[in-house]
Amino acid sequence: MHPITQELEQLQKDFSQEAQDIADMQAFDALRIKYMSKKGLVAEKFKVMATLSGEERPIIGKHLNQMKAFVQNRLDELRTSLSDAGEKSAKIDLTLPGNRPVIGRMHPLMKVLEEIKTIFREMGFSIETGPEVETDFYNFEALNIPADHPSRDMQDSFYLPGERVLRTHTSPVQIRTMQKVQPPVRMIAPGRCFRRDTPDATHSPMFQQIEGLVVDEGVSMADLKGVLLAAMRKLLGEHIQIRFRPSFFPFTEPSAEYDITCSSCFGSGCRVCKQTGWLEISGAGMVDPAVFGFVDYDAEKYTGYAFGMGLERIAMIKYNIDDLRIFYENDVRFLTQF
Ligand code: 2NM
Repeated sequence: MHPITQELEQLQKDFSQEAQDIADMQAFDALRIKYMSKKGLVAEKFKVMATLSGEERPIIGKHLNQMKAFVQNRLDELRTSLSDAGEKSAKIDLTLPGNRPVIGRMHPLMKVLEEIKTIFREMGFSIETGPEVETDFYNFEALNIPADHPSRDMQDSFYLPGERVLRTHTSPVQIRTMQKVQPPVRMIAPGRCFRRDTPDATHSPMFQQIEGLVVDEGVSMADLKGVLLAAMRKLLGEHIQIRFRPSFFPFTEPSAEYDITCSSCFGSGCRVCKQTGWLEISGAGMVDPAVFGFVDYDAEKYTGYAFGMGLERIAMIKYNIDDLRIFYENDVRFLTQF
């Protein structure tokens, strides 16, 4: 056997080995030139032809051609696979805008709540919270709500086993805070409240309230009105006026309900305010000395005011929404507008 036969086998082996490691066009070109260029390793082997006898020629010639075809085929394969990969990466259009990840956002009620918290924080109020499941003492008794008061009725409250009740207002937080600290107290208590109401445009069995309490020496109803006016103006606009109407709550004396200028008509009268020019907000008043008795505050030394406001009600006014239920439906077409 002519020694070239073995040389050709070795060359094919070497080439195959090298071809395995080719990962990009640059390396491919280097390999192609090394083997298949005019002065490459393949052409080099063909030089043997000049030295061959007439018998050897056709046999060795055939081997040489097979070897060359082998190298060429493998190179063609490699080129195709490399350019395929190239096309795939070329298909990624880097100028396309990315896929924006869907992320959560603040619920409109929470946006309004954050604003309200900031407004009161800036006026020196602390923000207090407490349990949603309460005892009769904190939800009713300490607030001077007698046993036969209508708000204790089974129809108004959610009672739980073991003498517990879902708080019907956040006032129990005021009681708990007064038990903890001595005056001066300047606090708000935001949170969920629960009442047995049939849902409609303005009622929900779960709603959110912010109540405020200030206790110190010499605190008056004028302070109450001034703080409420300042808060409402910051929240809804400097045009807001506030008015008090006499009312009654077991836990305040005197008590008032307060209204603000209708933000739809600026007070001239419209459908939203039923032509009155005013929107009813909630109640307020001077803390009844009986309440101070339940938390061992000296009612001779201290006076205090308290107020409430409904978070949904404020948000409805601020964003011109006529049905509170939409806050709790979690329709993203609604929620993404804020
Ligand atoms: C209101 C209206 C009027 C109120 C009273 C008290 C407490 F604990 F100090 F007695 N907390 N909150 C109060 C007074 C709440 O919401 C409509």
